[in-house]
Amino acid sequence: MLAELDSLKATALAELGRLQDAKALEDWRIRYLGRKGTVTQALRGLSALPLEERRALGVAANALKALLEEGYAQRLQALRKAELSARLRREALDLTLPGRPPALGRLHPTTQMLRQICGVFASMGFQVVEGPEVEWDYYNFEALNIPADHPARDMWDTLWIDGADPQGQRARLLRTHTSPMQIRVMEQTRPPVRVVVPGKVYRYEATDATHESMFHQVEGLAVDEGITFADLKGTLYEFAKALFGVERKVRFRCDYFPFVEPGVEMAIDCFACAGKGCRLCSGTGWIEIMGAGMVHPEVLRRVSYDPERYTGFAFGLGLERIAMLKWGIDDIRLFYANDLRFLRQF
Ligand code: 2U9
Repeated sequence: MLAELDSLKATALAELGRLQDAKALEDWRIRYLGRKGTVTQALRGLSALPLEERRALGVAANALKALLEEGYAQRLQALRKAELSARLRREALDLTLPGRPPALGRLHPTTQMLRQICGVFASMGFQVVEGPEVEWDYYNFEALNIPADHPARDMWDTLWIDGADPQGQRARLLRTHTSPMQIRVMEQTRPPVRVVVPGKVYRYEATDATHESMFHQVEGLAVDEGITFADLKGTLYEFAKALFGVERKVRFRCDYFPFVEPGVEMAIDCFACAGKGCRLCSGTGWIEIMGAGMVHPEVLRRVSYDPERYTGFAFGLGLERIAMLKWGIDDIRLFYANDLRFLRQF
């Protein structure tokens, strides 16, 4: 009987040494130490033996039971430890791995330029207003002193909404300048008026490095009693200095627009060569940046402003042209090609 217990011990310990997971260990425990397990059964069987034998074997069987229980507890702990470290290895997070940077948005260069320009005029007391991009012939042309048969209409190649050969003031078009909004403002308010109107404008023309069929303008208008050409010069000089540097000089030369009289184009001395002549200013030393003039009396009469009492000045600039000069961009088509390599530079 003692020999049997010895061999039981040897088998049980050998098996225990080979166990690799918790399930097998539990099976082992049931097999040897469970209610019907080998060791439990052996202990029960002792009661049938004579007292002397029972004592000797009882000590040995209880010692085996204690040994196996101890072995079980150690193995269980070892397996749990191994399982935990395997799981930690499996689920390890590399906290030193750099995160994926979130894609940062930014303002489109046109929007940045628009805010900068409007900001300069707002600081001089101009209100910023916006208007519709689909306009009536009346507001885009007629009210601006450009009647249907006027040759000056050829200055704006127009995209018509209702067909190629429109008739009358209620023909619809995509505005060719933001000026129609200044008419709307004057219709609705009495002087004094000081507004800037930024927005998209449309032209029916072939695109190239300096022309797009859609671009942005910022136009401005100031009307009150006693406004003179000196106000125009002072305002636009301040604007030129704010945008292109305090050392700038400005030059005004005659130009023609049907809605102003007199009309001018304004140039600044070239900021790349300080007026000496370079590629940017085509060797002239001057760069044209905008058009302007005193509001035509006929335009004031149209909105029931008395031209004997009120005078005003107006100006208009192409926003992309200003941005191209300021940032050294050589092709207007880059603005709306949605190429991130271009856009990320601003
Ligand atoms: C009203 C009266 C007068 C706006 C003006 C210009 C001169 C001008 C061009 C610059 C480049 C257009 O973007 S561009 O192609 N504009 O030169 N604009 S005076 O005059 C107005 C506007 C509204 C009621």
